[in-house]
Amino acid sequence: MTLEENCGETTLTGASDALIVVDVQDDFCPGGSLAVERGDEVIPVINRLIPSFGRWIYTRDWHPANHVSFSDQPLFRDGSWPPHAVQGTRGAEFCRGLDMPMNAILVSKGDDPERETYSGFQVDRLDLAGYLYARKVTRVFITGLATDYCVRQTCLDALSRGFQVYLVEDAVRGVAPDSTAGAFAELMAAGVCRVLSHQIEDSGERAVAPYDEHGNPIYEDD
Ligand code: VGL
Ligand code: ZN
Repeated sequence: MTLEENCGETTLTGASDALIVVDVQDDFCPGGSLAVERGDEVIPVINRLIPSFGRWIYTRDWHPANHVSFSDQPLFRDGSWPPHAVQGTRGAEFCRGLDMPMNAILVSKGDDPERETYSGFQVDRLDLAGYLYARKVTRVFITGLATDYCVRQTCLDALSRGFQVYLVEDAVRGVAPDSTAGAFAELMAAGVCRVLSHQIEDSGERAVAPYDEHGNPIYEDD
């Protein structure tokens, strides 16, 4: 069975699925300090996907000004970068126009000055995998920036923690063409399903949750 057959023509989303939006922040979009070419094109694609899910994880790069990855002469490929996504600056903001459900989970990463953190699964203060297991999430759909770095690592970490991983091809963009092509090939070989956003359909099934007086869901399994 080929990967394409395995992943199906269309994918019905439901209660056991989560949408992960990786680092859709000003510095990674055109005009930002670590701009990904056409990075802003993921925004309308992600916005269209949001209603097909009942759980959403948004990660953001959230660096201190003295972060270990920052360099005046960044080489990019070696993991040295121009300063970007510095806490409290405009470049660290989520992109204007990116929708975010009020009960989305926000995961800040890269805030330890000494340590690089490309994926929300590597954050110490939050057990993201455990959070998703507790809510019976088995599949994650990955979107955002950048395909060859934080998106790639998020896919690999999700796989290693036992999730079925869908990479939404038209909802990601990469820093460089060769490393982006390499990341796609690596991720497919590792077992990630590559889907296009129009192949994702909402079954309408949602986790059952009572609501508090503010309309926020109260999870029995917290
Ligand atoms: C990223 C390089 C450095 C990313 C973050 O979001 O892919 N890339 N920091
Ligand atoms: Zn970073």
